[in-house]
This record gives sequence, C-alpha cells and structure tokens, in this order.
Amino acid sequence: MKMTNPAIPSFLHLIPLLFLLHVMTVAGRSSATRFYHFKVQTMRLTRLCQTNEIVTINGKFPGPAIRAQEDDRVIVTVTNRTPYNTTIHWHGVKQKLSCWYDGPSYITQCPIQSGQSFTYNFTLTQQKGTFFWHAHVSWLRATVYGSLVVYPKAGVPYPFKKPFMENTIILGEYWLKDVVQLQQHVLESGGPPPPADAFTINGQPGPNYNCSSNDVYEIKIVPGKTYLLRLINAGINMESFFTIANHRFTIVEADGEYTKPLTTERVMLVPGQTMNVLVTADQAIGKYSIAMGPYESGKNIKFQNTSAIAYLQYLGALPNTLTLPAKLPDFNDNLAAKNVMDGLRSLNTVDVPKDIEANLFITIGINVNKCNSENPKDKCQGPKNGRLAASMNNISFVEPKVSILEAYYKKLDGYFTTDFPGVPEKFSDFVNGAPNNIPNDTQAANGTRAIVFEYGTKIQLIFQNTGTLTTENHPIHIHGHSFYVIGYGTGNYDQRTAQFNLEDPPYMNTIGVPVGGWAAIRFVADNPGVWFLHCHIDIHQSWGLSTMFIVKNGKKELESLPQPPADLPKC
Ligand SMILES: *[C@@H]1O[C@H](CO)[C@@H](O)[C@H](O)[C@H]1NC(C)=O
Ligand SMILES: *[C@@H]1O[C@H](CO)[C@@H](O)[C@H](O)[C@H]1NC(C)=O
Ligand SMILES: *[C@@H]1O[C@H](CO)[C@@H](O)[C@H](O)[C@H]1NC(C)=O
Ligand SMILES: *[C@@H]1O[C@H](CO)[C@@H](O)[C@H](O)[C@H]1NC(C)=O
Ligand SMILES: *[C@@H]1O[C@H](CO)[C@@H](O)[C@H](O)[C@H]1NC(C)=O
Ligand SMILES: *[C@@H]1O[C@H](CO)[C@@H](O)[C@H](O)[C@H]1NC(C)=O
Ligand SMILES: [Cu+2]
Repeated sequence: MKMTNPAIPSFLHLIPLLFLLHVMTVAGRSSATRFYHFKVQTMRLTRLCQTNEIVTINGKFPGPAIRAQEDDRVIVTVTNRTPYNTTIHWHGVKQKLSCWYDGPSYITQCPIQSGQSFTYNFTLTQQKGTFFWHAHVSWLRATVYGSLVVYPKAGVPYPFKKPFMENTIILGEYWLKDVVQLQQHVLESGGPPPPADAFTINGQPGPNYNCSSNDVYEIKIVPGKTYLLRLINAGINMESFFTIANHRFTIVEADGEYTKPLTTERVMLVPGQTMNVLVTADQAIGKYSIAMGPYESGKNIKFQNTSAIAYLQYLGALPNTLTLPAKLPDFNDNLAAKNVMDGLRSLNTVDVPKDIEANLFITIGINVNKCNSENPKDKCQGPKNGRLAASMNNISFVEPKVSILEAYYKKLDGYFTTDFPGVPEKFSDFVNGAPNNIPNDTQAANGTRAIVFEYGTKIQLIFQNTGTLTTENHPIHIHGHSFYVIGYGTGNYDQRTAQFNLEDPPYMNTIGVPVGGWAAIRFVADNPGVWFLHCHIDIHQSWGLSTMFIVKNGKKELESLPQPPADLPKC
C-alpha cells in the first residue's frame, strides 16, 4: 500500500476545524470539547514480508490523530478489545488538576483490562503545539501511538510566517514479534533487548528494508511553498537522527513550546521528544529522501542500523525521477546530537525559577545485579552472567501492584515509601570511576520510593549519567510539568564551572542527558498528584530507571486534586 499525503487532502481535514474556529469566534466562546472513542483492538498488518497481529486504535496505524485548540477539553473513551492490559498517556499534556488521567500504569491508574473501558477527561490549559499519545504499559507503545496537535486559539498567529500546509511525521520502531511477550522474555532473560526489526516513518519502513519498496510515506509539495513538519519520536529503545536530502529546515518549536528559529540540516530526537520544523521547497523539482536512523551513544549495544526512508516529492517531478539520498550522521556522532541542543532557546525571555527551595542531584545509569538464579543460562544473560538493571540514585524502581496515586489519595499503607533520596549515597567520579568487579560491585538497591514536595516548591534537579557499564545519553521525561533546561555538559557536574542559561532556556518535557554528562533543569511543582519521572528508553524504564514525585495539594482554590473518577480501573 502506498501512503501518500498530498497537499489537498491534508488541507481538507483542517476544514472542519477552520469551520469550528469560525463558529467559536462568532459565538465568542473560548474553548470547545473534543470527543473521541478509542477502540484498542488487534489488526493484521503486513510489513517486512510478514503479516502479524498488532495492537492499534480504531484499526489505524499509526493511531488516530487528535486535533484540538489551546484550552480545549479532550474526552477520550478507551475501550479495550484486546487480551492485553492497556493505558494511554497524553505525552506532554500537563494534566493540570487531572493527574487521574495521566495514564502511566501503576502510577496514576491500574491498567484498563481486557473488556473494560475508561474515559480520559482533561484540558489543554495554556498548551499548544505538537504532542502525542501512547500506551504506557509493557511495550504496547511500539504500535499504540498517535499525534495530538493543539492549534493556537482562533485569531492567534504563529510567531513565524504561516506555512502553506502541515504534515505530522511520527518516528517509530517496529517488531515482528508480539511486543508484550517480547518485553517479558527480555526482562526474564536479564540480558539486553533485541534490536527492532525496522525503523518506521508514519508506520512505513521504506525502501531500504526487504519487501518494503512500496511501504513508503510520501509528502507531495508545491515548489516554492513552506511546510510545517510536526516531528514526533515515538520510538521504544533508540534515539534517532532525522534529515532531509538537500534541504535545510528551521526548528520553531520543541516539546510544544516555541523556540527561536534554528536552521539545521538534521536533528536528533530522543523518544518522547517532539519538534516543529519549517521546510521550504526551494530545491530543483525532484524527489528527495527523508531519513531516520540510529543515534547510539552507548558502547557494545546491538541496534537496528538500517534507516527508515520517506519521500519529499515535488509536484511536477517526473514519475521515474531518481531519488536523491539523504545523509544521516554516523550512529555515534555525539557532536551532531549536541549541536542542535546548543542552539535551542525559548522564543522569548522566560521566568526561570530563582531562589531554589529543593536542590536535587540524581544519578542515572545502568547496573548489573548478581544472578541469584539456579538457571543462569536462561535468566542471567547480562554482562558477566549478571542481570541488567537500571537506577536513579542507585535505586531501581520496582513497579507496584496498585496505582500509587490511588494508594496516596486513599492513604493505603504499604505500597510505597516517601524516602527517595535527593542526593546519591556517596559522591564520586560517576563517569569514569566505574567499579570493574561486575556484578559484585554494580548492584542496585530496589524500591518503590517517592519524593514529596509541598505545593509550589521551586525545584532544581541535576541529572548525572553514570558509567557503571557504559555511559549513554538517557532521555529523561517528567510527567505533569515542563521544565527549563538551564544547562548541560559532559563529565561530572561541577557547581564551580557549570554555566546556566537563566534568560531563554528551552522549556521541555523530555531531556536527553548527554552521554557521560549532566543536565540541569528547573521547574515549579504546581500540579498536585503523583508524577512519574523516567527514562523514555523503554527498556531502561523497565529495568528501573525511574522514580516518582508527589506534589501535595495547595491551600488556595484550584490547588487541590479532585476526587478520582468513578470509572477508574481497578487492579
Ligand atoms: C469531564 O470533566 C468535567 C470537569 O470535571 C465534567 O464537568 C464533565 O462532566 C466530565 N465529562 C465526562 C464525560 O466525564
Ligand atoms: C533482507 O534480506 C536479506 C536476505 O534474507 C538479509 O540478509 C538482509 O539483512 C535483509 N535486509 C534488511 C534490511 O532486513
Ligand atoms: C550495521 O548492521 C550490519 C548488519 O546488518 C553490520 O554488518 C554492521 O556492522 C552494522 N554497522 C554498525 C555501525 O553497527
Ligand atoms: C547501590 O546499592 C547496593 C545495594 O544496597 C549497594 O550494594 C551498592 O554499594 C550501592 N552502590 C552505590 C554506587 O551506591
Ligand atoms: C533487587 O531485585 C532484583 C530482582 O528481583 C534482585 O535480583 C536483586 O538482588 C535485588 N537487589 C537487592 C539489593 O536486594
Ligand atoms: C493486568 O492487570 C491486572 C491488574 O493490575 C493484573 O492483575 C494482571 O496480572 C495484568 N495482566 C497482565 C497480563 O499483565
Ligand atoms: Cu511519557
């Protein structure tokens, strides 16, 4: 099947929205409610010479796009018609006073089990831009994802010249195996995950893969016009480079916040990141490759290294035009990844929290635990016959059996503790001073521990990558809040030499902490609830690279979490 998205149809689906904008302006209403029904179901899909059952929403892959406007209410009823547990997370949506609808399984809700439904109900308060939704349980998000596009309010222009058209580009990783079973097997084995069978662009691997010469996403463009591409990395375990043959493009938004325009030839997107870029059809009429390939900063990691390809096709190009190839950086080009980050700035001067009230330092990295199994051949396939794990401040997160938010709200004892340490047990050379007695000296402690903040606490958080097994860029994602990325660097964080940008740092929800380095973020904890903080590389999260923080209710009006919804799933 050939997937095309020619200019006219992509404009057509905007017409109802434009009509609505008109109605709303006339009626003088400030926001609307958008209703969706998500049927979680299995679907047969042919990719890479094989037909498999995958889990998707409403029989679409990628799943349906949600389109709304700033301040709208979104109501999505999710009905689970598969044998698998599911939940949906609205990635980047702050869920102000609606933590119950955030979606991470066993953090804010129990899974929606086979046959059950749950209605998510939240507003897009003061948020606009490119977001996405994805399953937040097991590895279901390998196929359960789609875009969530929030337009500015009626009459509010973009801070750049209005693009002629727009397209959403979702980067993904595709497995031929049942991903829920695959995750289980990998975790049982103690070893690393297998590489994905393919990278995909809008669900299509493209011509570099066997049997895929027709499975290509194509954008048809009019010469001379400027297009807005909404890039979303929905990948599971890999960070990715993205580039377009012969075309430079300009970043204007990152993680749903406008940025100062930054023109580049390529970007690196970590899983969980979104970026809006403008590209102008200013090259010779022809056909150009759009490519997605691996960024792997860790050592000795097996990964998929065939790039996914889509086409940028000029209208008027001859049918058999030669496709111009796109040149991706080498998989380990740390500088290419850093260069983009170096140029990201908020569009305007921003109000970065000063007078920090909670100053945290969190180490992030991989551990190797001792085997402790009578069956090491099957269960201890990690380095030196150990079992791979991951941790924050040396605590490997243990997934609870209940929803922590429910346990917290209903004061149920015994499911979690509130003693997650704000600093590591001991400071040392985290990057280079790794113990070499694996697995004896590389064990992690286990726990389901939270940090508790008073409402309104001004937080500074330093993430420090450790080199226990290998240093690696980790994409840290925070739920319920965006944060200013005020600084980052390589090596161990040093307060005396670290440089912070308190003027116009980017405001993000996912930060790729540099390989063997650190990143500093600031935000105000102003959203009551229990919020997951985790590496968005799914295997790392599954190994325990996560924690959670609780924001207590405030004292004023609109500072308290409402009661749980009546249909909240039970464990
Ligand atoms: C969604 O939440 C709003 C605000 O709490 C409430 O008024 C409305 O009834 C809810 N709608 C549904 C369908 O649950
Ligand atoms: C295509 O198939 C050949 C032969 O089976 C195999 O060697 C090669 O690795 C495959 N290429 C990709 C990109 O999967
Ligand atoms: C890419 O994969 C091929 C096999 O598919 C392998 O021969 C090659 O060494 C890999 N390259 C890198 C840089 O991993
Ligand atoms: C991590 O915790 C384990 C288990 O308590 C301990 O043995 C190990 O020394 C700790 N490692 C570090 C770096 O703190
Ligand atoms: C943490 O849990 C893992 C898996 O259950 C176990 O192998 C390991 O020994 C535990 N670590 C400690 C320090 O108890
Ligand atoms: C689905 O979720 C329920 C509730 O937490 C749990 O008891 C059950 O084991 C889960 N099923 C699977 C296959 O994970
Ligand atoms: Cu997320």
